[in-house]
Amino acid sequence: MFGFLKSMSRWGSQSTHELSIEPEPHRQAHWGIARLKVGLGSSLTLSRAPRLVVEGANGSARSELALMSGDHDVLVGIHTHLLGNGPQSLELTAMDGKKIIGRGNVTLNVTNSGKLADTVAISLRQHGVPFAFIGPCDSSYYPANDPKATPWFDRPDAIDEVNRRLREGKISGEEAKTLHQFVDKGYVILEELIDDETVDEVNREIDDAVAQGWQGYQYGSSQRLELLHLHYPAIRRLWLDPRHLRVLELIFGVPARPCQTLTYVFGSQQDAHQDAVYLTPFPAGYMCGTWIALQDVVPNSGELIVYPGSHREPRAYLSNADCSKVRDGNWAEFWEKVLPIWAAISRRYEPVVYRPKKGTVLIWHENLLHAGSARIDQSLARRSIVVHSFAQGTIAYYDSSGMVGIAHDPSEEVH
Ligand SMILES: O=C(O)CCC(=O)C(=O)O
Ligand SMILES: [Fe+2]
Repeated sequence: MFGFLKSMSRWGSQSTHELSIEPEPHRQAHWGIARLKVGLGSSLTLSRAPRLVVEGANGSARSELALMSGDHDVLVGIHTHLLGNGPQSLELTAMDGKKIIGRGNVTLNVTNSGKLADTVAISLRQHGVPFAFIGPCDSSYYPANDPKATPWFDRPDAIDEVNRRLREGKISGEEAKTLHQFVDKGYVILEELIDDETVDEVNREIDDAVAQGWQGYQYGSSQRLELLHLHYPAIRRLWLDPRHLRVLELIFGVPARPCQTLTYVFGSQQDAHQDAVYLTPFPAGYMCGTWIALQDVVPNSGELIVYPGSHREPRAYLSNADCSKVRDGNWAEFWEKVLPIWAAISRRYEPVVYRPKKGTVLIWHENLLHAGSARIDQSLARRSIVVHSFAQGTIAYYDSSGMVGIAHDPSEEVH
């Protein structure tokens, strides 16, 4: 009773604001980082040292976040690996000194499945990674050099590990060859992995997208067509095709979760870059690009270029490049600070021009330097689809923009 009166006198005269809490993007299940849009209302306007306390129901996960006086809405990131799986209720409390000025709660259905998720949870705990944070996702939250979280293929003994697996009969000779290539060069080529019939069907859908002017596409330009798999069934099947996803699972050691599709009708002519700053996993290494040739690629068409071995270079995250997040599509600072890092790496490696046969698949390590070469003959098409995939159990985000990563669990596909 006394406690009740005491708490009444503490906040009784004060009207406690109900915080609005909206998880975004809307997901059936949350994994990796869950993002909450928290509406603070106008209650903070007069506060001097406002804070937001975020707590898991069992009390084990808790963060106290500084708010700015005058904030009305904040984006709160939650490291869901620090909660258990299943429905998890969170309490959010806005405070000014000892005074509670707003409260709210939300239940998240958490699924961080598989053995990698357990490794991630341990790493976050051991390194004191905050349970919650305000604002963009950033590589600086995560322990860059936790040896326990480093993927097997990025460890110094990776080749020995492949040989051991082969000796013990855990992988076939063919799989060992694939893994050797990936570890050594940072990419692997799977000759004519996808049959012609599948590719032809995909090409017919691309013809349709081109005819429709998908995303304002101008025929002959280097523009990519994004997310065609959301609209076209054969492209969706290719996106989730077990023939390439199985290779990713062999590499990751856990199932892969494809993120998006980028379709090119002509060469991209992109400058040399590494994808890890655009599609960023923790632990580093658990993202791959998959490049599927939709035709025989011919010289002078703006071929893909890869720089074997460059995947062992340090990653060009924004915090390493002293670059702020890309906002409102303004890439000026990013180009100015990050592109020269990649240009410098490209000068130290021997480029390989890639001219695959139709249906051949190249899978690259997230940190492999690659580029789209100049389209010397502008009339030549170079059809390809790129899928980027994260490993199941990781944290996925986009270091360049600070947004939460999106990826799809193929086992949830409704047939
Ligand atoms: O296909 C290309 O030319 C480059 C594609 C690329 O860099 C990517 O999708 O990550
Ligand atoms: Fe790329």
